[in-house]
Amino acid sequence: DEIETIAGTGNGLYSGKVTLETQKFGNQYRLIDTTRGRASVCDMKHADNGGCTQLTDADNTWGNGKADDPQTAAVDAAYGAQLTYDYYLKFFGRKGVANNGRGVVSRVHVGDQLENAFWDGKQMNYGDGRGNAHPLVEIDVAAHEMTHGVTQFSVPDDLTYSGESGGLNEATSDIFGTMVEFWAANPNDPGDYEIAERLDLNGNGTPLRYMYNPSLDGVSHGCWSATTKDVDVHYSSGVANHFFFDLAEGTGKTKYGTSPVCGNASGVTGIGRDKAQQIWYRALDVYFTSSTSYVNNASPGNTARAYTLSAAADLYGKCSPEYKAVQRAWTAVNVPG
Ligand code: ASN
Ligand code: ZN
Ligand code: CA
Repeated sequence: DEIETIAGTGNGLYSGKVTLETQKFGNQYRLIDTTRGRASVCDMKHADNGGCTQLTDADNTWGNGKADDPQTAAVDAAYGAQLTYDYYLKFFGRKGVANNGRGVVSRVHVGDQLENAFWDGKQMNYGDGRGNAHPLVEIDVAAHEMTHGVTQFSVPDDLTYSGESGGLNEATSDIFGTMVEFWAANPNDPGDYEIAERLDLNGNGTPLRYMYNPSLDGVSHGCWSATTKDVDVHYSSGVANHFFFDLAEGTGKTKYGTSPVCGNASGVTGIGRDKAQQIWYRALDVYFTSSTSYVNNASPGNTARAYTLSAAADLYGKCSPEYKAVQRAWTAVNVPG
């Protein structure tokens, strides 16, 4: 049969009505996006492992906007992967997670009531959450997971997923997850500096994490301390998430939340998301090593502060306001210079 690429329509759970690139095989359509390196979505049908079934559809209209239709989570997953692919290409010239033009597979309906989504080293995986009725396919989560792939292929031997380097790995995913969410400008899920705010993972309406004031979750570190290296990577990420917020939006009261300064540091005026994301991406792609951390006594230059300053110097110059804002923003989260 002849194979053609064609635009379909999806009705997502969080994303609403969206356009998806699909492929037609005979008289059926598949969620394979040839315009983005054959990125595809398949259905694990609540198994943890084993085969993943290609989703098919007869009329190229996918999902009903509710979790009871198995196609619905696939729509959000396809949309999140498409946004993230386009974001990295548009802002950084990066062609897919491995920068080789290939799209990735997104597996939906992974496990039974799995309250997690994860990058497994090769592909994306999404659980369906409580009662298999709350798939974890929000835009910032999809972009967070895909960014774990970007980090894996950008930093030689990956950013080690423990201690402070693990916190930087997690923060990189929260930072770009959030930048994708802003850039998507989806009216059903507009940009903010909260993570997974639509999923209600805590069951009380609160988001999973807060970039403007990470300690609002009760466990994350928003200010660096000597114990930051000892907490889970999803909590030590707070220091870099807070840094990035301050760099982009500034400290104090902002339209996205109030960001406190740590200790007796001075306030920071934000340089905006466009410049802040360029600085973080260049630091990640050009400078970070597997052991980059917040404070590194063994190798004092191998820090996120030093590398984001190198990136800011490359992009804007060493005496630039952007360079100085990077210095101030790290100091404002108690990371020493
Ligand atoms: N959802 C989690 C994450 O991407 C999975 C994990 O613990 N790695 O961070
Ligand atoms: Zn993560
Ligand atoms: Ca968000």
